[in-house]
Amino acid sequence: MRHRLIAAGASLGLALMSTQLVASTADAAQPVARAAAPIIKAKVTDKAIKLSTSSIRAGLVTFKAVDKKTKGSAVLQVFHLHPGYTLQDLSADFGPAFSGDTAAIARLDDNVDWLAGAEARANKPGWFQEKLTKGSYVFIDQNQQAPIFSVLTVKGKVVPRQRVATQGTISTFSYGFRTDGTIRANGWVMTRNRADQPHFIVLQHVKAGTTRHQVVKFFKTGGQGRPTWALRGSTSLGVISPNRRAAWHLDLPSGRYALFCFWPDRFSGMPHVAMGMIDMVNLH
Ligand SMILES: [Cu+2]
Repeated sequence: MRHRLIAAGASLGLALMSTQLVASTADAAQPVARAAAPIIKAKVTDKAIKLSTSSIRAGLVTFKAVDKKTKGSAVLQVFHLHPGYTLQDLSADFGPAFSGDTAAIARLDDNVDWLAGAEARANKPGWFQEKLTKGSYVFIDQNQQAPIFSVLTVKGKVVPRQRVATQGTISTFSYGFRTDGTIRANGWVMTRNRADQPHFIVLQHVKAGTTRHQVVKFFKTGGQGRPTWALRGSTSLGVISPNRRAAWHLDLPSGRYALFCFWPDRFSGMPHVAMGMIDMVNLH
């Protein structure tokens, strides 16, 4: 930074630099209202993911996932691939990773920035908001096979924008969750991944009084069939990489919920839920 300032001073003249300093001090004294994050609509059909724009300036972006498929829900997922790792590599690694191939899991964990997502059902859009920096971002529907994807180009420096108001947080750890504050069944919640592996979150409505022990037992015995404690109402946040955060909107019946993560573990190859990544939360 110091080097850059010196170089700027030499090329532009010190007088100009000092005017800029005065100007930025004046700006700091009068905080300007931040603009709301722009909304990008992602319409998922049987054949394509249609984004309402193909490029945007860096900063907070709100995504609205809309399900227009003929059947099933859409789970929109956003990610950024590291240089040298392609969509073909990702497609090739996905199946083996979910079958417990730890080398494939490690490649998915290390070569992809997972930027969450949201589930959308017919007439029930999924909403999430996060900060995107310069780069190319790929959108897929977890419930459909490749080659259905779309790309968003994010340009320039991050523009400060107003963050959506959230209530409560759901943090992910290896291997568990922590919930803080009151989480609204119909409202925005913040998620932070505080682990060293990617995670995702499934929220499943359960009968009042269901214990974590009952849910753990179900998955330990193979997780087959419909558990007696399950109720209608569920949603999920897409996969999110370590140290990232995203806000997501819940629109569910109030009540008790189980939290799970099915991301495969890079050490054991098992889905995290099988390693005890299960917790309970009440949505108000
Ligand atoms: Cu996980």
